[in-house]
Amino acid sequence: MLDLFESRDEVDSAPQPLGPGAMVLRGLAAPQGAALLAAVERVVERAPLRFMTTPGGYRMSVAMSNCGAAGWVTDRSGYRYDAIDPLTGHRWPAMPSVFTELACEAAATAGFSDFSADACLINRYEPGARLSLHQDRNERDFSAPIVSVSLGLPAMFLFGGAQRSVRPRRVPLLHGDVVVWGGAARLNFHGVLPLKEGQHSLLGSCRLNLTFRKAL
Ligand code: MD3
Ligand code: FE
Repeated sequence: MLDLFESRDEVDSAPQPLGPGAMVLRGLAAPQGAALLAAVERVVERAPLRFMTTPGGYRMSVAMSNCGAAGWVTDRSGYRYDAIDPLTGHRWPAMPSVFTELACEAAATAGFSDFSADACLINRYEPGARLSLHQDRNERDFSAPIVSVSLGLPAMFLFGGAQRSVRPRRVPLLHGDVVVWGGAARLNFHGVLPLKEGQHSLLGSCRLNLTFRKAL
């Protein structure tokens, strides 16, 4: 018997297609929520979250950091991956094993066997923070998928098409949801609407998104 009032922590995490090349694994990361948050806290002690500047000179509303062999950065000179954190002058912290294992398991479940992420971008959204429609194209090899993990407050994700002109679909992403973007969806435009106010039991008034990539 299907319980219509089933709680959010017992959702079906079997992969569901969001569109060609995009698979959502609802709640897959929820059981590791506290361990993932503790690992983020250890990373950002050494590579603090910061508001980066776009090539056009705007301060991003999402605070960012990275771990792994390469980190995504933006400044007045452009977007790129760099092995060195420009804020500290040191290498980014190593990727915690709880990250590596979750990303690998999610990719395999979505049909990408032996995904090994060398970059993890940590995005922190506070109420009002948003990401305008863009493509992720700073990675060298577009045949590898991107795995994203949402934690904390819910966000409305915008999933567009291969051209900016395709009107995006709105997809709510909740605490613990994991999405694997590969194949036909890898270069789709996407963004995040301004985060709404709220309180999450583990993260308070914020949302974290971890994106795992093979950048090098
Ligand atoms: C669809 N982050 O960091 S993750 C980003 O929620 C980024 O913080 C968003 O977009 C966030 O670049 C969304 C989901 C995502 C990541 C990469 C994609 C969706 C994607 C690449 C292609 C298509
Ligand atoms: Fe993106």
